[in-house]
Amino acid sequence: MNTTPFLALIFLASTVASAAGTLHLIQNAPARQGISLAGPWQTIVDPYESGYYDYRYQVQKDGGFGANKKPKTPGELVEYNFDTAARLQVPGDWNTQSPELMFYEGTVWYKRDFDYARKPGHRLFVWFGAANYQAIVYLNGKKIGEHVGGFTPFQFEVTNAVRDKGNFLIVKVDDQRHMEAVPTVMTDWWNYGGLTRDVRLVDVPDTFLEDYAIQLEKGSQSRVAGWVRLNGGGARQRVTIRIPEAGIAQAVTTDENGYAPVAFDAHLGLWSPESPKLYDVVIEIGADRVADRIGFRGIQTSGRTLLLNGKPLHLRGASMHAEAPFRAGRIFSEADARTMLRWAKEINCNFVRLPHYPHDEVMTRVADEMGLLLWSEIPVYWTIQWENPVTLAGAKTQLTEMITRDKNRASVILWSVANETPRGDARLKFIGALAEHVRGLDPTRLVTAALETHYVGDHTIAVDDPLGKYLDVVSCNEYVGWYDGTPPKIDTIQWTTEYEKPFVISEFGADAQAGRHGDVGTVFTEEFQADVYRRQVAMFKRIPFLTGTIAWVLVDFRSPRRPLAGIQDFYNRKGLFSDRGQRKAASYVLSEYYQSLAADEPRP
Ligand code: GCB
Repeated sequence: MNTTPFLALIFLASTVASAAGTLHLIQNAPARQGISLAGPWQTIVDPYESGYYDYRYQVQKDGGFGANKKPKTPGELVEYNFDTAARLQVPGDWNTQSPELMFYEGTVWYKRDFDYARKPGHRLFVWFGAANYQAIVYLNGKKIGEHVGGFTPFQFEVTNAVRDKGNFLIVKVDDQRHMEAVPTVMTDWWNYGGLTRDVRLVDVPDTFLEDYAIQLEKGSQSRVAGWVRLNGGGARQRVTIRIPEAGIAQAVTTDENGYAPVAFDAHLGLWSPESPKLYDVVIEIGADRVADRIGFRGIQTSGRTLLLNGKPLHLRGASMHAEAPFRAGRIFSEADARTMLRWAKEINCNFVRLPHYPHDEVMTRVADEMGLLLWSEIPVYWTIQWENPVTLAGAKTQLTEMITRDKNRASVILWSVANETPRGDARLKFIGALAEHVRGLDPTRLVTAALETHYVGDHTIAVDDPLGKYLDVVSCNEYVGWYDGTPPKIDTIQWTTEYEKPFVISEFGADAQAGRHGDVGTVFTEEFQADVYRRQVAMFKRIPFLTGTIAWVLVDFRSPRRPLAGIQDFYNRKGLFSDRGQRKAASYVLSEYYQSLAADEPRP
């Protein structure tokens, strides 16, 4: 692991973001004009980064592999050639595309040729859904930018760098883990590397609608509030926001910075899991027009109660990694998102936690459509460098990028700023700052973090982590019956809380290999897992202040920390479904519990 250049790079990325103040990210990029660069890319695996550093470990002055050098004479030595190199599909992680790359962590260079006839009066951006973890991007041999953070979108303007024919885009993607990064070196999920999400050329008019927030005003069910922001020369402009189905057409005029607040009364059908109503929303300025589908709902707390559209809400949840069902690898397709969310619905969930990093935008959009509430998170996971300002800046940048992208999704109700972090002053300051940061970016949603259990006495778990003060919803992961004692222990547990806030059990569970049977006392069997679930459900019923539960986890997922041969085989087996979609016995226990909760719910 090399740290110095990496540190310099994240520092650069974070200062750029904060100096600019505003994150310039094209909202709803997949819906804009342009083309997808999905498909096979030429790739060079570069474990020693010799395409970036010379033999003295200095950054290569000629751009290294980013220059795509070709020998001009038969005698000229060039030791790489994209044209003869192996192909990898984009979007897609590299690990699951080639057996040699399954455990690989390091640099892979990607190259893609394209033609694009840019229209006069138009600008062109290259947009990446995500590249894990660090990307350095070159167009036609020149570096155009870099990005750090494996799960959020980024873009670079290429208006003046692109030519009608014969462009080559090269990306150095590096997924090495680093102590100071977010996440840090230790995680319980696969470190899938590569251009894991779509890459697009986004074609917009000179002055275009860069970003917008259109949601219900906090606390209101009939007033829409938000803003629009233009990018480009002709600042003061008239922008029209239409919701044709509701007969709404509102015009606003942008200020000299291209910004205009939006606020109007609207009697809209409210979005909820039972009725996931989405409206076509069309925003127009001069030559630009962006269409979105947006749901309108309110989320609030009152004491220990969560309120969705003013009505008490109990979260019937499961977590899922962004890992594709049936085949391994990162999710990037709508079909995969639908399969996963359908499984969540099959066990009567109304809520899905998307741990431990921002998932693909397609997941939040499909959840909007299917009516599943969401928890979205950044990878402040386990042990981050709490005292390192670069680490804090990196975490804030990831929050900014996630919230910028998903702020119009009705499904997202909770932003999570951390998972299972050890108590301490530096951590409190760090995560407290993240909570503040979220509120500055999005005052309409709620802030949470998954905390660890803390016992007072042998059988009482106290929800008293000081971090709770910074949160709107206090959540806690617990593995009583698995990492914490044997299943009968669950029957002895009491819970107390010092917080007058909604309380959610954000993880519980046990491993089981699908099809492995035995008695309830044998770990890794479906019977053991189902027994843990039965006892957990009984315990939940004894917690009067419980606002929701989130099973860990919906589907088995890959983890390098799970080597047990014949059972785990590098999978975390806590899924209620196997990675092949087989339902395990515990899924029926949970499904029945969730069904009974749903039956007791007030009808919308
Ligand atoms: C946890 C973590 C989650 C792990 C899970 C487990 O507490 O939050 O990322 O995968 O436990 O299975 O151990």
